[in-house]
Formats: sequence, C-alpha cells, structure tokens
Amino acid sequence: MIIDKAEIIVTSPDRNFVTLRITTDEGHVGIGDGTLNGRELAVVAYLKEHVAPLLLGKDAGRIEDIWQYLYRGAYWRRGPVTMAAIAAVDMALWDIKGKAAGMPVYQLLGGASRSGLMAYGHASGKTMPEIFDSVNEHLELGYKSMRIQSGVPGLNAIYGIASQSADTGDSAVRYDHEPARRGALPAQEDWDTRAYLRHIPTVFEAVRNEFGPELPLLHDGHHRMTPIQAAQLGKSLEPYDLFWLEDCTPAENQEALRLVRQHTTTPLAIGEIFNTVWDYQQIIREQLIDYVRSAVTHTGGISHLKKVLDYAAQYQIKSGMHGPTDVSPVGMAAAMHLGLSIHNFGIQEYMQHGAKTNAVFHQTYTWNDGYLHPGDEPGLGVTLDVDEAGKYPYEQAYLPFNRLADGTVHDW
Ligand code: CS2
Ligand code: MG
Repeated sequence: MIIDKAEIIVTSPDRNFVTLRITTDEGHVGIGDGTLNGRELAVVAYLKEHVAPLLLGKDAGRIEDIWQYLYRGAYWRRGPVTMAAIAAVDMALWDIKGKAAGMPVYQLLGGASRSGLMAYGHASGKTMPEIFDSVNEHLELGYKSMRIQSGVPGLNAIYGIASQSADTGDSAVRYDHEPARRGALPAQEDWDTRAYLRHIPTVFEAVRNEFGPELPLLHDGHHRMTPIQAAQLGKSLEPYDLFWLEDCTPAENQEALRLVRQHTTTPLAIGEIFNTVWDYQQIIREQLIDYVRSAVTHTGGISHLKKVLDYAAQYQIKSGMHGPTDVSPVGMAAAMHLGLSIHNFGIQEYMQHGAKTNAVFHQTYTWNDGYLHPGDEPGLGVTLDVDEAGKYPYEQAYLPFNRLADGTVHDW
C-alpha cells in the first residue's frame, strides 16, 4: 500500500476547509481535515511544500512511523499549523487503513465502548427571550445538552451569538456557520469583563428557572478572564450546576488554573487551541481540568489525541472534543471514531454544518435523539465530492479580535 498521490483540496462552501487526499498504488483513497480557522493557507502551504512530497513512496500502513517522521523529522516541533498538517495526514492514513481492512476506524481502535456519543449544541441570544427560543430550537433538534452564550448589556458584537448577522449585515450568514468573517481584515469586537461577570450568572439563573435543574448546561469563557476573574465566575455559577465552564482563562500558563481550582468546583474544560500532549502535561497531572477540549484536527490527528486522552484517563479526565463548524465533517467523523472507542469519553460538541458543506462532504455518521455515531462504513465514512468542492473557491476570512474600551487588544 504505497502512497503515490497526495493532494490538498481547499473549498469554501459555508466556510473555508482544507482537506488532504492521499491515494495508494492499490487505489485506496484516504482523506484528512487540516482546517485551521483563519490560517487555512498556512496549513495548505505546509502540506503542499513540506509534507506531500515527503509522503510519496511511503507505506500508507505505517501510520505511527509516518507520524513520528513528520513530527521529529521537521526539527521545529509543535504549533497549530504543523499539528493540523500532521493531523490531516494521520486521519487520511487511518481512513485508508480502515478501508483496506474493511472496518470502520473505531473498530481498529478497540471497538465501541458505548452505543452513541452525547452531543451538545450552541444555544445563544442577545437577550433572554432569544436565548430561551434558541434552547427550545435545540431541544426540538434533539439535543440533550446545551452550551449557553449570551449578549452582554452595553456590548455590541460579541462571541458566539448565532442570531448576530455578519458585518455584511446579511442575517442569512449565521454566526455559527461562519465564526470567521469573510474579508481581508479581521472584524473588531468589543469587550468588558466586569460587565460580562455581572451578567452571566443572571443568564444561568434564568435558564435554570425556565428549563429546570437536569439539562446539562455548558458555557464558553473563550479565554477572556484573568485567573481570579475565572474563579469569580466559576464560583458564581456553582448554584446552576454547569456541566463545564470552558476556556475560563488563557492557559499557556497552565499553573494559572491552580488559582481557579482553589476557588470553585465548577468543572473546567480547556484545550481547543492546544495542539500536543505537552500543552496539557501540567493541567492533566495536577487535575486542573475535567475535560480535554482538543479536536482531532488540531492535535496531530487520531494517533496523538488518543495518546492525550489515554494520559488524561489516568487522572479521571474525560474528552470534550471541539466540534465547531470549522472542524470539517472529516474531522468530526474522526472525533466520533475516537470518542466511540475510548473509555473516558465525556461529551462531543456538534454545531451542525450547512447544506452546502454537506453537499461537498458526504457523511455516513448519524445524529439521532441527541447522540452521534460514526457509522460502520470502512475507514472514516466521509467522502469528498471534488467537483462540488470546486464550486467554492477559497475566500479569505478571519476570526474577529477584541479591543477594550481604552483600545487595548484583548483575547477574543
Ligand atoms: C468555540 C469555537 O466551539 C467553541 O467552543 O470556542 O467556536 C471557536 O471560537 C472557533 O472554533 C474558532 O475557530
Ligand atoms: Mg470554545
């Protein structure tokens, strides 16, 4: 099973996606997701110039060896671009391995540890009525757990509010299909942590009063608080029994979470912008988090994220894989195969892709009554329609950035 072709396919149906397609001399084709939101072309260049030529002539079955060759052989290690590129290769090789074996990838990883993967959706709104409507909309879609994001009085554009139309004023461009706004420059949003800290507890009190104590509720702090502010929010949300508070503080300084942990029992989820096990080493070993947030696409693929989660399992930490619309259906399928097989599965984020994306990426994974399943097609179970993909050329797009009232750039 010798690799004789490696192509990079960039397509932009509802948003930009980067897909690596590997073909072997026996005709097996595998695909992998290398999408890095707002920096897609960096991964394309890394794959095209520094990975694809090195794959030709290699045995596609030697997944671990190729992973180590691409990781250690580059000399320069880690980082989002490198690890997304390696992830795309890893996923494509697992896809090929499954097709050659006639088995879905989760079977190759040890078989199913559960019947399905509980997923959470993104309920949001600028106001409480909008939030209630969004929760009901997601309950009707079958979601059994819900992330709640809210507008903040006094702030205009803010992260995570689906009803917020894009800068173009086109309300049809829902935020959750296009978190990265198309255009040559990032959009500026504003932020005020104190206003946010005053408001969010009132949102969860209202949601609990409206929907009761059982519904698992999640919230994404999106990296914006200092550790003591994160501790304050975690403590103020304890009465509302969150499933998790995510990205409560930037975690490059992993020990910052010690302070948060000292003040609150609200479960913590970190890691969607991490890309290797080394980013997690301290926060897993010291049990400073409860959920590992990485997506397969951003963490070196199935092979490496499985290593991260096996390490996390020793500390009773579970998976909470990132699943926004900027993880392609290929990356989502890979997450489902991994999530179905590991013992320490926690929950899977699932922002459903748009119709144009689903026309490009034909999926066999299923969504049923709040649970996902990767399906039993050999490999990952996703095929890319190259002709359909060709209808949507890349369009430059950037994630927004924040400035505070005094103009200081702040984490978005
Ligand atoms: C968010 C993402 O889904 C999440 O938890 O943090 O929407 C994130 O903002 C985007 O994936 C960034 O590309
Ligand atoms: Mg997040």
